[in-house]
Amino acid sequence: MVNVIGLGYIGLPTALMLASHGVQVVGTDYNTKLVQTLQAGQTTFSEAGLEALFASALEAGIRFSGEYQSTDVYIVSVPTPYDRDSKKIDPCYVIAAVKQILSVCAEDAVIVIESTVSPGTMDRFVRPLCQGKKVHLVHAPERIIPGNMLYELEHNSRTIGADDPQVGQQVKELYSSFCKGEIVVTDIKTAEMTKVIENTYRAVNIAFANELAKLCHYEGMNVDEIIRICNMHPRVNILSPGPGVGGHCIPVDPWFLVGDYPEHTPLIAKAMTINEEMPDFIYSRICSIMEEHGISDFSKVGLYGLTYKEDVDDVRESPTLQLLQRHPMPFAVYDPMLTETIADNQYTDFTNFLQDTHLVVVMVAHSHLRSVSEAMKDKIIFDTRRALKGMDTYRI
Ligand code: SAJ
Repeated sequence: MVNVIGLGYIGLPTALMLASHGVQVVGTDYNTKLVQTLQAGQTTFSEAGLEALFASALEAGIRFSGEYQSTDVYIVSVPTPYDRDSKKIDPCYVIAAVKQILSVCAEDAVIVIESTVSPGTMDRFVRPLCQGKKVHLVHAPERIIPGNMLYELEHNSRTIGADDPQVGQQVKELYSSFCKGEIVVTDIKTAEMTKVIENTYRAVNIAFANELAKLCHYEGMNVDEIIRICNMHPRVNILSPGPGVGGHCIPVDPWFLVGDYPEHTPLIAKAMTINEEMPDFIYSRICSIMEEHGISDFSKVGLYGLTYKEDVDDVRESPTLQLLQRHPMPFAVYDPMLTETIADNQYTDFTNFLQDTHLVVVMVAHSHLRSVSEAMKDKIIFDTRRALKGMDTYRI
């Protein structure tokens, strides 16, 4: 039996996927409300295909509990935040989970950490906890992208870092129950480093695109057209500029490297700062557009989108929230993916939102926009995501 610890954005789909492929699974979370919701047969966030997978896992017998189970395989998917001042990882949730596992697990149990950790975390923080009990440590970092999680769980390649290649092989077989991608077995520190570097590569590439956007704006040029043409070169692949970088990974994980290796990461540190400054650049662009159109009342400016990216309901590190926090003006806000109110002046009805605003700033390219673009025709639009094709809008 596998006990999956942490039933959030990664743990839940992983637990469901294993269960629906014939593995006996118990999912555990310290959040009793979340466990009760799952026990009542409801999912806890929206993701394409999750409901159907949940139904199939329930049918296969998955159970949810607030208690750690006594078994021989654990998969830990708990958050790994970072300390904003030191930029170093804060492994408190991983440590707490491993301590609890050690108090109930069988001798020779395999403890797989899926949470993203900085290189050396397993050696520094996890291994010392295991003194006195014979367990096998593995790091198998998750790689799936919100918005396409279930497809990627099944098709992405994976990395398994283990001390003992035989244990690595055993964990590989477990993941092979559902994963069709290639599974590479390596050592723990290599697995830690590869995961953080993958997200850092993306952060640096986005920062490059963001810098180009600022440069092109200064020069009065169209950055999208420039990137489009450059990307026709067979060895160039520039990502897209945007209003900032959100989520729980790209704006967080690269800081682990800067925190631990400040002398060796000037490029990464600069890239992260460029991304973090994008909400301020957007704010200054909004102010110039308002001035151009004689708008002085911020409540007539509507920010469309509060989530960190399109078609998800996750608001962690959201660029819109960053903008609102740093520039607390009475903007109108709306997000079709959210049912809860999380910001001041947040509308729940798009028609009302549109009626009350003169300038709409598209912060997130939700699919919902496609069905309402016609109604937005008479508005002044600042489209920071290139979402409204063929319309006359201000661009980033
Ligand atoms: N963004 C841009 N421009 C782009 C692409 C993204 O501004 O061209 C922004 C998005 O709008 C968003 C942020 O970056 O605010 C991050 O979004 P994302 O889609 O790049 O990534 P995440 O955070 O949803 O997922 C990433 C993925 N990592 C990589 O692609 C290397 C995913 O595979 C990881 O599993 C995930 O981080 C994680 O949990 O580590």
